[in-house]
Amino acid sequence: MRYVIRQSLCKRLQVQEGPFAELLLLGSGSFSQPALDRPLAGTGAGPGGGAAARARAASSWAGPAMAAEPPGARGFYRQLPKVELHAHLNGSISSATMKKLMAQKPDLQVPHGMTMIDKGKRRSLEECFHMFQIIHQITNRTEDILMVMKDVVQEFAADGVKYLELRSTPRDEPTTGMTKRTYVEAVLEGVRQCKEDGLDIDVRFLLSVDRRGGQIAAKETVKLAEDFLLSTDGVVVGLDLSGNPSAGHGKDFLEPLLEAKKAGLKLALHLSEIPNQEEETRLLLGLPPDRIGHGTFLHSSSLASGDLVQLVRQNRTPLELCLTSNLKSQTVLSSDQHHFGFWYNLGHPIVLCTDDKGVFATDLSQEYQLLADTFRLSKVQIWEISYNAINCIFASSHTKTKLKEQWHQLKTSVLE
Ligand code: 6MZ
Repeated sequence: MRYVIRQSLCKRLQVQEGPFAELLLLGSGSFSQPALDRPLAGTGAGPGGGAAARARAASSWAGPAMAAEPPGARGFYRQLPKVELHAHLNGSISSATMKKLMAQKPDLQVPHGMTMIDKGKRRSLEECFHMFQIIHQITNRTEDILMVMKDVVQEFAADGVKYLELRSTPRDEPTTGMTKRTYVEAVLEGVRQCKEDGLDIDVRFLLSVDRRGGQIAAKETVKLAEDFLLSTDGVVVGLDLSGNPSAGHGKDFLEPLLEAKKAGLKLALHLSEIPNQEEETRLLLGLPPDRIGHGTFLHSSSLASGDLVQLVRQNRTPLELCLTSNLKSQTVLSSDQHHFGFWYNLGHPIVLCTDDKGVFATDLSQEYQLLADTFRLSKVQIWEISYNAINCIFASSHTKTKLKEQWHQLKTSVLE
């Protein structure tokens, strides 16, 4: 039985050889996890410098620099009220939830290292996308999605997140009968139950279009998003374009994205997460998007891309920035080289986010702490970054006002 699952997993993941095939020795009893938990994966889509530079950076990186930390510093980041706007549901599954899921699926013996990158470890971006495919095998029923949703929301709330926009790719799973529609319904049921439980967090949802699915799937997702936009009283707020940036081309998504925009859905688009995507980025910036995911290579030194920075600045399109994600997936070599510095110095709107808190083993408080330690930001500067993020949410101006009031009420006690 386990062998059959292994075979079908390999087939679905299209893994024939290499470290992932090795990792998919499900149920063999002789599984050796460290193949992927090496400190460096040499195939990452890192910026210039090639494998040697990546090797230098990776070997010198031992996780977030949190050296001379004053007592209580950690408490400050946790108490800080926070807004999270870039979190993929299946990438946000904690190891505790993963354990619960695995307990229900004893035939799927997926080791920890295949769903989470531990502290100080890195992978290539390609490897991260293989990890998501493995996670999708584990969350293939609507009851999994409901449980994951509730746990993820609770964890964000416990971390001091007051407003959360989660995003996820609706999936059909013929083996369990889950459809894209029941997938979204399970997500929304999770939101409803968390609200009923009285959690101190406002949760909204974006439907994700996976680049790998192509235009037809994108159109289907837009249609679904339009339906839920009308029926969920403000919970569904927008659409996300994500997935492996090497898959497909942005031009294939222009039409469905434009349609979504016309229907009133907000657009959060992953743009220039890897180098040399100027043409596609220019095209998608024309929509224009309401927020940009990562934008890691928007400001890269090539003269040709100078106009991209200008476009983003003119529209004051907020950037969703995810430090640990970019470091662990090796699109950024060290935290001090992170493009946060570039955009922050321009006074451009940015929002600090986790991306995939489960896969990258982080939380939003840690991201703020890493940011403050790397760029030597004061508590007041950190407070302002968190407060200004409210302006970038997709919910109504009424919600913005309410959140700002909440921040004002907490300010003195958190900063003192
Ligand atoms: C682009 C990413 C991503 O949708 O199944 N995803 N897309 N760049 C990233 N940077 C690391 N991290 C996650 O969550 C997992 C899916 O989110 C997207 C990928 O499409 C991934 O399959 P959901 O909840």
